[in-house]
Amino acid sequence: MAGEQLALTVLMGALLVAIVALSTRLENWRSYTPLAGGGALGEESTTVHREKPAGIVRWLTTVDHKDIGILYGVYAVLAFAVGGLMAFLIRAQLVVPSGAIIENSFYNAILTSHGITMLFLFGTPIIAAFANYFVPLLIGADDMAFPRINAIAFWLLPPGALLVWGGFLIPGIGASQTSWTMYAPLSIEQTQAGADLMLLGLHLTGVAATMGAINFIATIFTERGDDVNWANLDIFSWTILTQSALILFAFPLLGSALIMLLMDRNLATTFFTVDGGGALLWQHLFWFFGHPEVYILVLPPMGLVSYILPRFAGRKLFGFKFVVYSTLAIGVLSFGVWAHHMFSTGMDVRLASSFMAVSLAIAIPSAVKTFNWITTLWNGKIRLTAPMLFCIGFVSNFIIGGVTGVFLAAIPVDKVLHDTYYVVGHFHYIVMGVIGFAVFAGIYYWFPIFTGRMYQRKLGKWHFWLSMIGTNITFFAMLVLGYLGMPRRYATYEFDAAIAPLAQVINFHLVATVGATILLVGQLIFVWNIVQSWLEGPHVGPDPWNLKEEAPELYGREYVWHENRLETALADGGEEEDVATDGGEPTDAADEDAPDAADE
Ligand code: HEM
Ligand SMILES: [Cu+2]
Repeated sequence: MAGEQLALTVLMGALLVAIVALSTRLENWRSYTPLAGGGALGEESTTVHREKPAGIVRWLTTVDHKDIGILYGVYAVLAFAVGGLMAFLIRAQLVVPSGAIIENSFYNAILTSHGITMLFLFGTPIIAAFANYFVPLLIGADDMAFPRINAIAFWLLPPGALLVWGGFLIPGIGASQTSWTMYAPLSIEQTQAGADLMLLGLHLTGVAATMGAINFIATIFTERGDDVNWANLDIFSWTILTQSALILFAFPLLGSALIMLLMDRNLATTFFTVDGGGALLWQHLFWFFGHPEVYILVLPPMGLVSYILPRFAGRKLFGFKFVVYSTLAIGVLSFGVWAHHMFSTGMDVRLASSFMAVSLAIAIPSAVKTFNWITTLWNGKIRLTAPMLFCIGFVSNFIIGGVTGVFLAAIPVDKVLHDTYYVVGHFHYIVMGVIGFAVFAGIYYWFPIFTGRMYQRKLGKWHFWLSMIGTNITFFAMLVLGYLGMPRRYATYEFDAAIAPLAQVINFHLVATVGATILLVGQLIFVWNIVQSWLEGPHVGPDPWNLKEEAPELYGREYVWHENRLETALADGGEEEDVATDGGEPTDAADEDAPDAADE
């Protein structure tokens, strides 16, 4: 026994030494000096093959913020696909009351994994994808403040995902069935090892998010170009800054709570099991993280829309300052409302009322934003491109998602609707209809920059309409189901006719499933469009959205950067003109690839 352990320790030690040795070698080999080195940045130039390794090695060793942004993006879209298929299984299961296709325990596992996947493996990373790629470009920085920490933060995610899905991937250990909220005592009593793996995986993604947040804060504070000050910092970077601050307070707390839960499960501690509030303690800790988490997820999408929508309305964002202030206000208030998730736990009504008041107060800055978006559209010269359609869909879904949320924040309403499908409908209007839509708007808007090509516009519009119709059918049906009294998190259902006629409940489940199918078809079109256009779409010119003519004052910094890149045909880096003019040779060397684009 002791010998075995000794051998294992030695083995681990050797492994560590090997990794350290390897990484120091990689470091020299891949020395990263973005601008100081001058012209050695072109992808096609001969120098590049010495500086930047090709193929898979490049992606494994990159510390370039744009590459890392793309890695985050690919990772998040894959997670979205996995989470989406799980959602579809859930929907398919519920078309008949006794459950159509899967066992109850498997349903619980899928439900748990769907929520965790969507929030932690898709939501946070897809925002990091945009932020990594574009924040440095938008603020005129060479790269993130700590490029290597940036890479490490990303590379914690794949093992995190494997751990989260470990219960499914490793046969026989049993997947977590705790739902994403991991409420005690259920989450302590469950014996599946998959639950432990999931907690560890979550912990890892939290560490990654925190490292990323520190990096964004440092970058935005210290790496801005000379002409970028707080007053003209773009709205997207403002939301990333606020979001990073929220992450800094919320995720370490989740990490601590997860460790406590793991210890309760494995080391017989009693944080969440003792009488006198153990399980409640979990809820307080969890929701003190969990509510800010929803703003961590929604603020940057709001920033994306505030950034993109004006560009297709042909006028500046109305009330820029107030959009910034409302972002900050939401950020601060979001830490004061966690107990609105706990109205039904029997808390003192005076205490509950104060939480209700703060929750309702958040509606004010949210409404400020909504009115600013609508006012920006007013009398604008609106161009209904795919990103713009998704922005408009975002605003419309946000109104429904927001208003249904205000209802839930009111104690008497929540007492009726708590843990029904109404809640599921409400937050899906936000997570799918708002966060999802802003993400699509961002992907389409910046597609020309990160691929150098244009997507198929017609398919983009199909994607929008199928998503818009699918989202509203699916999640409106869920709101109705909630009113009918359908509880959430059930794999099967039965109804007392005195509560609601079963036939009606079945019908609305069917409607929701039809809606989800429409959504699914839309997403398949999206994936096809992105992959096909990335590989063979037409090259774009310097101003793919014709902003110089339509809204010259809104020609963003990232497009100035893009234009420079095309002019000098530097495929990478090269934020500043002097890099290109420096030695001149990248331009020559890269001529073959010099875009057929420039002609458009
Ligand atoms: C693509 C369309 C989607 C469909 C059709 C869908 C469907 C569902 C369904 C039916 C449930 C089960 C609710 C219950 O029984 O309580 C659920 C739960 C959940 N979904 Fe989705 N979903 C979708 C997208 C998303 C997205 C984009 C996110 C987040 C970014 C998300 C996050 C969640 C969460 C957090 C839960 C809660 C799980 C729990 O209660 O433990 N979903 N979803
Ligand atoms: Cu909340």
